[in-house]
Amino acid sequence: MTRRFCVLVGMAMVSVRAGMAQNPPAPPPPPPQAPPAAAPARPAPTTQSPQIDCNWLSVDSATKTATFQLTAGLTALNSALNFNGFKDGGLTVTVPVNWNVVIQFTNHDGMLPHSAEVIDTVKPMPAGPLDPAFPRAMTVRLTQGLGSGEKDTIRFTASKAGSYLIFCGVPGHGLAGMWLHLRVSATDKQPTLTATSSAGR
Ligand SMILES: [Cu+2]
Repeated sequence: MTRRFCVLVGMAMVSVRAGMAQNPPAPPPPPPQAPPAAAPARPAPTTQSPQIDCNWLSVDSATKTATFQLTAGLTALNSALNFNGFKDGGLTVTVPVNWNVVIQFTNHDGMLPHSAEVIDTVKPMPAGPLDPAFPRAMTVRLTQGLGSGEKDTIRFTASKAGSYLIFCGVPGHGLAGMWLHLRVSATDKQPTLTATSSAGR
C-alpha cells in the first residue's frame, strides 16, 4: 500500500464522519442503475503518471543505510527504457550525506539488457558509461548490461553532497531517457523518494 493511498483513505473517512454529524438524515439513495449490457469495456488508461511505491525505499537509521529497489523496465513506458516506471529524471532518490546506499538492481525488461551506475550530473547526457561518481557505485557489465531477470547489488557511501544521476550505461539508453535523479543532501535527515516536477528535470 502506498502512503498516498493511506492519506486518501484517511481523508475520506473524516469527510464521511463530518457529514453524519452535521446533516439531517438523507433520503435513501436511488437504486443503482445497471450499466447497459452493450457498454464496451473501459480501455486501460495509458497516459497515467507513474506511481511511487513506498516499498521501493527502506531505511535503517541505526546503520544509516538506505536500500533502494531499482527495477529496469518495470513498465512498458518509453519502450521499457525506464527505471521503476520513470524516465528522464522523473523520480528523485534523496539520501543524507555520508549514508550507506544499497541499490538492489533487477532487470525486469523481457527484451533488452540494462545496467545502472551513479554518475555526476552532466550535460549533454552521455551516450555510454562514465566513471561512477562514488567508488563501486555501478552494476557489473555496465556497457553490455544484465539480461532479463538478472540482478546485481550496488553498495557505496554517499560521501559528497550534490546532484547525481542513476543512469543506464548500455549505449543510448541514458540518452533515450533511462535515468533518475540521486540527491545527496547535507541538510535532509532521512532518505526520501519523490516524483520530480517537470521543471526540476
Ligand atoms: Cu538500459
